[in-house]
Amino acid sequence: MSRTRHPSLAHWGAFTALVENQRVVGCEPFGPDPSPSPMLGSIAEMLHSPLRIQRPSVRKGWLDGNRDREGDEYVEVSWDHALDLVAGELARVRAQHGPAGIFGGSYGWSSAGRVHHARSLIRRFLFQGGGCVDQVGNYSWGAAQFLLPHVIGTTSPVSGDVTDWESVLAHTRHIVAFGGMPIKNSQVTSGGAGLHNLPGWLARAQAVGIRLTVISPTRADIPDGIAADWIPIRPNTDTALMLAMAHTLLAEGLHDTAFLARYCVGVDTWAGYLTGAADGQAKDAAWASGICGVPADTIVALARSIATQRSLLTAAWSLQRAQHGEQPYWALIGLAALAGQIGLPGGGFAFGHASLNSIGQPRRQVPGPEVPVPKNPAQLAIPVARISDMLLAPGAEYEFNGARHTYPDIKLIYWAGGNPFHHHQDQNRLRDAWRKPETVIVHESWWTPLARRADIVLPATTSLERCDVGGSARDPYVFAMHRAVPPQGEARNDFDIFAELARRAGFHDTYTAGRDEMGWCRHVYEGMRGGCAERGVVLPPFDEFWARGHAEIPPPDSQYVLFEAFRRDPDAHRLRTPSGKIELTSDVVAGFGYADCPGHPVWLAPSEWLGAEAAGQWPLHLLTNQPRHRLHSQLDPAALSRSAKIQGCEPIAMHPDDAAARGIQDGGVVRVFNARGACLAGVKLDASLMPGVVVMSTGAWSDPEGDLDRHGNPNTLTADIGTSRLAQGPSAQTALVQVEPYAGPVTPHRAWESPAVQAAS
Ligand SMILES: Nc1nc2c(c(=O)[nH]1)N[C@H]1C(S)=C(S)[C@@H](COP(=O)(O)OP(=O)(O)OC[C@H]3O[C@@H](n4cnc5c(=O)[nH]c(N)nc54)[C@H](O)[C@@H]3O)O[C@H]1N2
Ligand SMILES: Nc1nc2c(c(=O)[nH]1)N[C@H]1C(S)=C(S)[C@@H](COP(=O)(O)OP(=O)(O)OC[C@H]3O[C@@H](n4cnc5c(=O)[nH]c(N)nc54)[C@H](O)[C@@H]3O)O[C@H]1N2
Ligand SMILES: [Mo]
Repeated sequence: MSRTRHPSLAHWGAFTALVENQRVVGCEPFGPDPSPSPMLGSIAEMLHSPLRIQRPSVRKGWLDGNRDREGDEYVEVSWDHALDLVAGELARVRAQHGPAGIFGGSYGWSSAGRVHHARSLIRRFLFQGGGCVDQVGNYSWGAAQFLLPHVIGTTSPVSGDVTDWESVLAHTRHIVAFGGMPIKNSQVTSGGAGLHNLPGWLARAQAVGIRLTVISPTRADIPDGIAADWIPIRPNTDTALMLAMAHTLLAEGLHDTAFLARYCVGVDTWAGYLTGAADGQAKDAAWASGICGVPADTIVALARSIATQRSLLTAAWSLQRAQHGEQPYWALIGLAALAGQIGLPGGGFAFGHASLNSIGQPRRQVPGPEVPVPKNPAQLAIPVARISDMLLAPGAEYEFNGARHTYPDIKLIYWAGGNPFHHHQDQNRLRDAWRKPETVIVHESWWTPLARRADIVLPATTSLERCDVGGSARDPYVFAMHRAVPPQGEARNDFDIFAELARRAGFHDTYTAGRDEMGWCRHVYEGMRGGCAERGVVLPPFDEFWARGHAEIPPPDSQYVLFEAFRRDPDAHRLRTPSGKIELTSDVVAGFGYADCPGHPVWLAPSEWLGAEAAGQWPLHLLTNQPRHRLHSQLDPAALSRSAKIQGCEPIAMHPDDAAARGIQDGGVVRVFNARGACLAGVKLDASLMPGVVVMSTGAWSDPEGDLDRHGNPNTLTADIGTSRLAQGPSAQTALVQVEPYAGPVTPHRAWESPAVQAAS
């Protein structure tokens, strides 16, 4: 049988699709990748899955004005009819309510291909068509996104501009990793990962004798095969530990007064808080130990170590995905400032090593391939994670980053490329909120929990059914993505769907800019190539790139060190903060008057943590980390992700003592619950966990029965509260629960079933 080969890219890596008889039969990893992701093995199965949406479908109840969107049946319609319905609904809501009636932020990762990037395409379409209510910020590092501009004038150290691994390997003696370095997370980069280099860098770090300290509630955050000290810590309490380390440096005179004077403002105010001059409580090691559970002498020793040799302090993004998530990031910067190594090779602070593949990867500052998204003419947006608040309380006022806003009254939701019925906190609350709008339109490839709650569902192609260009500004490659198989069922490209809708609304040529698919592939590549040329990096012409399947952006000649230029000359390289310096106290933030995010880093107890009163009733802290075997909810039904399930349920990791105290056994099914809801989970005993902490990964497709999810989406249990009034980021890691053996019958969940679909008559 003849076999053809087609280069392509996923968020979890580059590969060649092998095709026989119009079916993808395998994905061969990109040759130069030293450590390809096993998730490549899930692509073929998902592409040809029976869960694919075959034809445009309309929810039966919607036709009768029923807004209870769960468990309903669908009727298939022709593309023409479906597009007329969507165009009609958009026109109706626009005419009656203006752009404030349409919610189109459409948060989500979509595909790695940048021409067919669904979230960019839907926003381009809705913005060109008059605007909509958008979403600002992200779930990944939402607290950092709005805090860091006040502190260091930029967010770029969170999205990847950190001191690179070559500099660390050459200079660092001690890496302190809050949240550890779980290699599983480094499988992915939004826009695709050409090389998976983290295992290699960590091995080299070990070989040159760099000490690694992992501070985390679980030893599993120590990378496989790497020796590290483990400091177990109660979830959500890292700020207390950092403050005590800062206190130690001040108390022992180990702080760098010259650095503080030249590069920072607000040191004295913060020091007054640390020493207790301001509130009578010294934030010393004994104080912190009572909060975070780390012995006081361990804290003091760690503080001495980072100040007396070249050290890199890095914090996983998870630390700030919690209530008061602004604080650990601000405290980390403050601690690094006291140690005085910011801007020195291998020293200072960093964020997200191992949170994403690309963090710390040496690379050039060049643009990635992108479809342009114009400005939203409606100038309306909510903080990304405030969706349920908005739907449940139109007209209500809320605070965000120093300003007061009002929630709009949403009549129509349009989503393509994301899955709020996996990603949003407190799913039962979102289920209530989802009854509010009149119409919900979704583009999806599979019958996901979101697609099954839409009124009009339009089937979208997947990457291997279309041509594209993929890559991220963080990766050393840009990839050609060749169409490998024809569209499955009647699936269409998101781009073509929006182009047809734009035609019905009279702006087809504006939307397409006169380009077809290959025209756009050429255009985004040439845009990147031009940007590279300006920076002295030569990429081959498009046709050569397309035929070869990829182009390489050569590594930089020098090692990148965060804030090196600022340290060399702080006057010529002022930070974009009001003072031009690092703000350990910010007058702007203090001026907002937010008790939940005051003017300098502080310890604020979250509403739910192991030291809270609520822990009496809900004694276990639930952490919901990123899944090893899938990307969020993507690939969940495939064999790799299925192989980890326990009796068909999503696993929950539990300390043997916590299990024994509840009569729970390894491999048993439990009910995990709190006041917000409940889900089933399969128990995996894990002695490397701190007692009192349980861990579930995100992304199991939910199967709710009442308020019980029978499969195990942990967002059934998480709290839907903003990190603070400053950033309003998601607080997914702030959740207390109880666990009990499940008494009911364990029948297979129905999360991976299609709804009843009636064929077109
Ligand atoms: N409890 C808890 N919750 C969390 C987190 C946590 O740590 N804890 N993490 C949060 C974070 S950091 C993130 S980034 C979010 C992730 O949340 P999402 O990005 O929403 O999750 P995905 O599962 O990647 O959803 C992408 C969806 O887009 C669809 N899709 C892919 N390609 C295409 C395409 O070409 N066209 C169309 N139309 N659709 C496509 C996929 O089928 C999938 O359903 O989750 C957040 N939720
Ligand atoms: N395989 C895979 N990789 C992924 C993703 C995926 O879906 N699958 N998603 C990607 C995305 S969108 C993002 S944003 C990143 C997120 O990257 P991260 O936010 O870094 O990932 P998490 O797995 O949520 O958290 C990392 C570790 O932090 C620890 N941790 C949690 N809370 C605390 C705390 O309070 N204190 C301390 N010290 N440690 C804590 C947990 O043990 C957890 O294992 O991951 C990316 N990588
Ligand atoms: Mo994320």
